[in-house]
Amino acid sequence: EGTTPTEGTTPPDRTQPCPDDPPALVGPLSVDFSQKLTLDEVRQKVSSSLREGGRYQPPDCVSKHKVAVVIPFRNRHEHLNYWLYYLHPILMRQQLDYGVYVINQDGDGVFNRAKLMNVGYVEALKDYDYNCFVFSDIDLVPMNDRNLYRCFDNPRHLAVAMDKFNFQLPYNNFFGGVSSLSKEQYLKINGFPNTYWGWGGEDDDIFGRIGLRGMSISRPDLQTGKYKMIKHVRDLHNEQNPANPGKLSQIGGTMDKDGFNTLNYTVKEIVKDILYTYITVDVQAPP
Ligand code: UD2
Ligand code: MN
Repeated sequence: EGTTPTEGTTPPDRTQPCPDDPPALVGPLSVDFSQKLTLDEVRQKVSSSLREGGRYQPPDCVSKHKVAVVIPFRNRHEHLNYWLYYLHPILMRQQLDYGVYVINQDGDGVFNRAKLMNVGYVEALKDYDYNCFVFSDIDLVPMNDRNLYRCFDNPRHLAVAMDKFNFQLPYNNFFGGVSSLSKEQYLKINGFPNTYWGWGGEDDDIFGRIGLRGMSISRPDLQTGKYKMIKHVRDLHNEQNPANPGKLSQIGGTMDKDGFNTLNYTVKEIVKDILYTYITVDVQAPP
């Protein structure tokens, strides 16, 4: 073909599909949690191309990845600021059509990570026709932007190489931290369990559900899948629950009775910030 001398002045084409490999990715990133950030600073630095609710669409192509990023949350505002500061630019470079949903557990009853993620799935779909869901801890930042926050042929485990585990998988069936499931994959396993109160076990339950439904786990390699976790102590009201591990052997019987089809909760408030949609929810924690 000939040259295109007017390239610089061509208006963006919003009808072409985005390429499979996003051209602006840079690979390894430096991530640092030593300098505190306020929400206002984050807004100034990363929000200029966002829409209300933490929504973004690539300006010059149509993304087939309509991704709701769902974050289970309570009382981790310092972590949230770092997460937003690092993740928004990455998700933009990945050319995702995305929205960020922070699902805030109301009150100070026992925390329930997996149930909050179910709430995020349902509430995000009320906003937009998402076809992919990334579930992420608030304290995990990827160290490589080639770790794609999109969905694959099988459920994906993204946080394979965390600093706190020496950049290795802690065990083969590990599914904690950050994962992605398409709408179909999520429904195939009846979503996540609602009955894991307190710390531990819910990620292993989800891993078990996926296997029982005949799917396998997709993962990036250990270089691409590096993460930094913001150091923290175990939160109040999220004590390790000794009842949780014993539930794992039961999932063959429980997965169809505990999940998306039995989810109940009450939304207390929805706040749309430029950086995120913040949904406060009563998950009916036991007294
Ligand atoms: C590990 C797993 C996590 C989950 C958990 C067991 C990693 C990096 N992650 O996390 O995926 O399986 O074990 O339940 O190994 N949260 C709040 N406020 C709270 C409590 C929790 O916002 O008061 C949220 C927040 O998004 C946090 C996540 O829940 O990142 C997991 O809790 P954690 O960070 O205390 O647990 P951790 O790091 O052992
Ligand atoms: Mn953590």
